[in-house]
Amino acid sequence: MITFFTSKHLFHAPEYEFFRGERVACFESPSRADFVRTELFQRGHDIREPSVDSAAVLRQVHSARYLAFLESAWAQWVAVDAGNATRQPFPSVWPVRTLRSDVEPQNFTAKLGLYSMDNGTPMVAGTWAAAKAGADAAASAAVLVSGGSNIKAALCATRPPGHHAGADFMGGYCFLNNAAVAAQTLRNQGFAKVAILDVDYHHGNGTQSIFYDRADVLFVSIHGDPRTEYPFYLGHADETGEGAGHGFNLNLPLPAGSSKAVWFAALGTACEKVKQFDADALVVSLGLDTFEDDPISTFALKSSDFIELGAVLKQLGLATVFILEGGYAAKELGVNAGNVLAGFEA
Ligand code: SP5
Ligand code: ZN
Repeated sequence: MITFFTSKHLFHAPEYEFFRGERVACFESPSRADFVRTELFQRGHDIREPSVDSAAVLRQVHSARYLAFLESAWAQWVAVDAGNATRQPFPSVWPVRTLRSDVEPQNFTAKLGLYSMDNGTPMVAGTWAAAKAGADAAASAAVLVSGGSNIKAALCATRPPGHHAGADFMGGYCFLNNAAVAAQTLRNQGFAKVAILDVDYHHGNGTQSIFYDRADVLFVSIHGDPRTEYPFYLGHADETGEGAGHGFNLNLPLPAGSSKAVWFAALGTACEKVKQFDADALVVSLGLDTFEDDPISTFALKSSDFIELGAVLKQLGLATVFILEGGYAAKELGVNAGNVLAGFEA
């Protein structure tokens, strides 16, 4: 399979995040993408650099003021204090209920809180460049599978991930919503109906919210029940879309610790919804944190089960863009991603 990869992902390499108030090494590490690239190259997949500029489509899925902030955030942080060049910024205040989010404050940390859903998404000098390169890969993959050739599927082996990023906020290690970029690019290329199937362990709250009022993009997600699992505040079964989008959102939350059988039953339900929608193209938010040894998740899929996932997705018979999302058992990430492709291409 044609796989988009860029070493620009290395520009995003924060040192630490917080766990129980203490600094711990980032789960979302540069080695993740490198393990995937190495394994897919060894298996003979066609590794390519992104070739499409996502700037225009980014403006269709993110707000102008969020993009302006993200692109200049590091310069703003260092302008506060030159010593910040070696410090990671974190938000400490957020505009929750009753507070205003329409007025952008001048204080940097207040701006960071305005544009963040958590304090778990560290940023460094190269974050924008890495995230933008990932969005370029998503746009490139969507254009590729839209072309007149017989190429019907592509994978983005990129990071940081994207599905927690909403129209105007970052969160959950995500800055730019790569799956939304791919789906909107497929729409722009002429596919009338695009389905997004999010199989990451965590609910894709950003993707859901971007398309929540639209009937042209279906969002379906299988994930840990948000009553106990991140992102906690979205992903419940009663979220079915609003306005024109009513009926075009399906959440399939599963209890923490769910078995392979329960997970694949939900995958069957998800695929039925995609078929009923009569999608013209598919974006898969390919989180591999459903793996049994994932350090922050509780589902039970084995490496061999990812072959079955690929085979089920192939049955949909659609032009498909795979976007790497989460998955924190870094050493196994290459094999698990490769197994999805093996099942899909068998
Ligand atoms: C893209 C993606 O998968 N984002 C996930 C973001 C999860 N953020 C919360 C991490 C909490 C880590 N908890 C560690 C529990 C260890 N037992
Ligand atoms: Zn995840």
